[in-house]
Amino acid sequence: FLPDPKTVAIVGCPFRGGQAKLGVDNGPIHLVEAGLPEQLAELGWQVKFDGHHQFATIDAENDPPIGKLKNPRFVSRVCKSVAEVVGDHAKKGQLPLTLGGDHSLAMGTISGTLEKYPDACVIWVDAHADINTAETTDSGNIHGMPLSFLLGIGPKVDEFSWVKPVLKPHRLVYIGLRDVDQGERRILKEHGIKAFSMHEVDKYGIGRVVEMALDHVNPGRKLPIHLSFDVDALDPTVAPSTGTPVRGGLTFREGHYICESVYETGCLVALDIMEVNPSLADEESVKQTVAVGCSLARSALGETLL
Ligand code: B3U
Ligand code: MN
Ligand code: MN
Repeated sequence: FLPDPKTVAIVGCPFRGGQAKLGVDNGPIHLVEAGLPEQLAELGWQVKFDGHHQFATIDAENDPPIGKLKNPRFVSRVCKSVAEVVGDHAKKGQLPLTLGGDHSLAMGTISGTLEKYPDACVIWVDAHADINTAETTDSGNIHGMPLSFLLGIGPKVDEFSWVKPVLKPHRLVYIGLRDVDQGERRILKEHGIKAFSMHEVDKYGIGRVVEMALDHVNPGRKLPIHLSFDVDALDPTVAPSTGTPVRGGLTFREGHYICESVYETGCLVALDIMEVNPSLADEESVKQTVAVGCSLARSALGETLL
């Protein structure tokens, strides 16, 4: 799908409005300072990076909740501008690599991808399903909700009317789930959304899980792929510096295997690395998590294949 020379456009998104913890907005800065742009150039990619995305902040007092949703205007506005930036890169034949920031940003990144590739499928790697609606959310944190907006599930929220419900349930597949809310479970069942939880990873092994996931969303490997990777899909021993760690996650190799396999299809058109929070845990853990974020990105862009 990408013209030669292959170009990756890094979209750094220092944003944390989709959840409550401080620090996740520093994720992208750390990933870039750890040398990610240079590492990708080393793999043979043309790398475009014009600095981190700038947002006009909206103060909490000017952004009261809409229903249960917290910081709705701020999240909406930022995601809308991310959608435009990601869409523009994709339209130029570049592969947008979005660095978060919290996972509400995927409302923007996936909107941008589908603008250029309407039949793209989404592989969502996460401990969480991030598919709560304005109705089902307990926390009101929008990083737990981006997929419901993209799928057009749940009550309409005017503030988010720009998010077109362009994603079809059969074009979405999960890997790594292990903390799914009651309401989310109902949604997955009702809409027939395919999910490979940690139970399936244990049962079948990561090799078969990835194959089954790809067969489900991308039979014949002909469709463009958007890979949205929340680092909390990894076990907290592998990626400790993240806002909502859940034990029993993917090993280092399982996470990288997913990225390598997606690269091998030749169908990857967009990648998100989300929820790296350098303010959580000790210095060594932060270093480790940032390094894992970089190596996941490298694997998805072609590292380690002989
Ligand atoms: N499902 C819960 C928890 C959660 C979702 N995503 C993260 N945490 N990172 C919620 O808040 O919607
Ligand atoms: Mn997530
Ligand atoms: Mn998560």
